[in-house]
Amino acid sequence: LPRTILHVDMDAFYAAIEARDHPELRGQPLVVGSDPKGGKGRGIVATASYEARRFGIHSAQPISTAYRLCPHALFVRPDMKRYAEVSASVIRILHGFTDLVEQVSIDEAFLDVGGSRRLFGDGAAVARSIKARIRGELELTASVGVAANKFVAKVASDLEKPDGLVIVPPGEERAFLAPLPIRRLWGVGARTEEALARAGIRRIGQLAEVPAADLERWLGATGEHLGSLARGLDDRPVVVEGSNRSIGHETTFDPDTADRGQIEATLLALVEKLTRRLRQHGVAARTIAVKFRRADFSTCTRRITLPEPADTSEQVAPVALRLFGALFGEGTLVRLVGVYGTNLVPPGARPQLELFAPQAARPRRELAAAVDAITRRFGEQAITRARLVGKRRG
Ligand code: DCP
Ligand code: MG
Repeated sequence: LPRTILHVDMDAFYAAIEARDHPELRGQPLVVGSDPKGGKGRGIVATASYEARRFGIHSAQPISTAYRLCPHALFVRPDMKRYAEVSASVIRILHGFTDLVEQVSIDEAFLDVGGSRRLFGDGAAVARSIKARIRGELELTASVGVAANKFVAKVASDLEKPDGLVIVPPGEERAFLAPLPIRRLWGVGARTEEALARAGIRRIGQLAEVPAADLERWLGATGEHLGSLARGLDDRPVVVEGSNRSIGHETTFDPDTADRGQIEATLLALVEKLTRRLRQHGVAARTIAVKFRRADFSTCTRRITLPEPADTSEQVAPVALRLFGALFGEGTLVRLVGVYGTNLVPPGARPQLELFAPQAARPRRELAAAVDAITRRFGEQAITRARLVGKRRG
């Protein structure tokens, strides 16, 4: 039986929130970015309203370029706290339709709604209801793609932005993708695109016709993967983060950073927050996960299950640093790090002895002091988005 996957992505997310909350910004070319100084600052564009995009303004562009392209655009600073709140509201709405919600960024999520048919109808019906609720309750618009897998749903949601709804019936994935440019494939960077263009391959349909063995010879393992995507095949499931209840904290760097010392200091501060939170909730984590997002938004998570459930930074910090070390390569521009405790054990389930273990429950003083110093140094620059996954749902 084919799955029914939705990809929901908010339209011009930060800019739409600003326009909603400040009517004087509506209908105007609007640029949201750090350090805008009336457009002459040194920051980069986080996002731009669709009116501004007509001038060629887009995310990740220097603010100064945006200003040159459209001097009469309005420039505002991001209000991350506000956006995180709205993001949580969007996710809450999505949870009204299924528990199988995988949030992939601040404004997008995948849903597997195969099991929601009896209550909410088919994929198209759920997509329409979600769009209506987001419009009605949040006064914002979302674009939704409906397909039998994640990749096709993601491409579909982007196709008719803003306020789009694109439905790809099962079996039509390959035909749907065929006319689209290669760059729409996940993992195709400028270099691969160029290499393929030199071979005369510009559309996904052309790539789909290249035998898998040839692609592998050309592009290695990526080639084979791209070939499957081009044929509309993608069997990755919708994964619910912390399906098993988790507590986590993450920090987005602004700007992105490749400074290992800064990232590790941030990670330690997050560990400190996480463990404090675990203790507040009277739980310990059996599993520690570190999440890592690069500047290009590629994201990976590493987790490890500990021999003993942990709730102190003394226990968690070395583990988090080790997991991070496995993900980080020198020179990698990092956008976000996060640390999660999952597999939470309620206090009652903990062995009685451990509660009275002399050292385990008390973080060492020097470490706490070091972390405090680090927080003072880096806490201001970093935008922190704290969340408690799975506890506030519904
Ligand atoms: N964002 C950012 N820096 C980037 C890309 C995005 O800070 N390089 C932020 C601002 C966006 C939000 O993330 O509002 C969501 O990213 P999207 O890529 O979904 O962009 P938008 O929602 O702004 O526009 P679209 O309508 O194209 O989805
Ligand atoms: Mg978006």
